[in-house]
Amino acid sequence: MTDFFTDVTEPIRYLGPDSDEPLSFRWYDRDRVVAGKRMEDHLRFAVAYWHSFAWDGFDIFGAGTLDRPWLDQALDPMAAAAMKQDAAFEFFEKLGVPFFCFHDADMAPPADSFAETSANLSTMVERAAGLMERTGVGLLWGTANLFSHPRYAAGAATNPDPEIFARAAAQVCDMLEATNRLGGANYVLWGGREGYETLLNTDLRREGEQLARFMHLVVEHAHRIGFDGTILIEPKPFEPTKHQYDYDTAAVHAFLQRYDLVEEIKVNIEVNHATLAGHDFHHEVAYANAAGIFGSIDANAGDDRLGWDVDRFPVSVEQMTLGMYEILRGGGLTTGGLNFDAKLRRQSMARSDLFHAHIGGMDTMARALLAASALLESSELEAIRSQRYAGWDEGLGLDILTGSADLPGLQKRALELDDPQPVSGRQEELENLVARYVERVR
Ligand SMILES: [Mn+2]
Repeated sequence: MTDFFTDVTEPIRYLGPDSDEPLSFRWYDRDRVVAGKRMEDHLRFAVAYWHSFAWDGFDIFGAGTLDRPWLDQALDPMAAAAMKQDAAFEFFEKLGVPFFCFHDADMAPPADSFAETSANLSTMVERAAGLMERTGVGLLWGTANLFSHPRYAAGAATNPDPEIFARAAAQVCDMLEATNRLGGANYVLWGGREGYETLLNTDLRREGEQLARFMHLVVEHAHRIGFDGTILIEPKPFEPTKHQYDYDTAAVHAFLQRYDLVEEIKVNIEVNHATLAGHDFHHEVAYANAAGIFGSIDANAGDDRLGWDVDRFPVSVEQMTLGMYEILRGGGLTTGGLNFDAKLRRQSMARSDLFHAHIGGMDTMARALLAASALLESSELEAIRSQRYAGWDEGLGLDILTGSADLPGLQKRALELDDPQPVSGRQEELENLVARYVERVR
């Protein structure tokens, strides 16, 4: 281990819920078996390179506040990238996470020409391969940054200029190959600036077709190079554009079906994007599972009073329990994981703050896993749910679903029978049931 995070000299250990040691896990016990699987294998935690190492705390009102010496513009860019990479792997190793995630531009400095940018990426990816080998940390997913450079101001795949589409395709080709080289479990396409600022200059039909064509190029190349991970789209309703095309899971699902991509691409659901779209986090997971396109999670949180993407670390066990419950109901995370696409607050300037943030996020998710798993194992909710729909499994319900009932037949039936009576949906009782499981976690 190198020595950037000098306040944290030992790997973070599990000390149990009664521990008062701030630099310890109280709930995340990686080898504890939960429903037949180690906690580490359930949760598949990943640290995000960008917020944690490529962002210095700047916002639109002020300069960077965080201590990230490798972002000093006076340094040689490749030497700075190496310094950043060493600090990142020191962090992954001390925290004890199995995975990380990165954008091409986080790891390797973009240069004036594509050739040099591409060469920088190769160099840094080979260097990362060595650090991954030494530390045992894996890649949950890679992605290309198709939104920071001014060339992408009007989008990448949806840009009105095909030259910019082509440049974005070249960048994704490189990054897909880099992800494959590093054994990435997934490749993510976040819509970046795929959306519009005004309809006055936008051709919606063309932009949809361009985006679909881009996705097909990515899928074809993934097959060509033998990438066996999952390709994911990350829904987001707005920001940076006024309207993002990958608005939510339902919009992405419709897009995938329309353009014959539904067998090839799944979703990476971000908690704060779900809430910005006006949904609960667990709604997005449930929808993705119902549609068969659930992939992975960006674990973070918004702020109930703020209407923008604040990317806080998750702190609500209640909210995350409902999300974890839907994840487990759907069969759990397979190639996916829980990536902390979350950033420190701007005043969290101590190097150790990055540890406290991740420890809190991991404990929140671990505790949510325990509550959700106990709830699922008890079958209490599932029993009430299946009882509620029992009428559809036989007799009238089955006749309707299988097509043996027609409209006049149902009319005749209604004329002969008494009116059906509504029953309780038991919502408050079920909310109390969930609360009981959250309270009793041990
Ligand atoms: Mn994200």
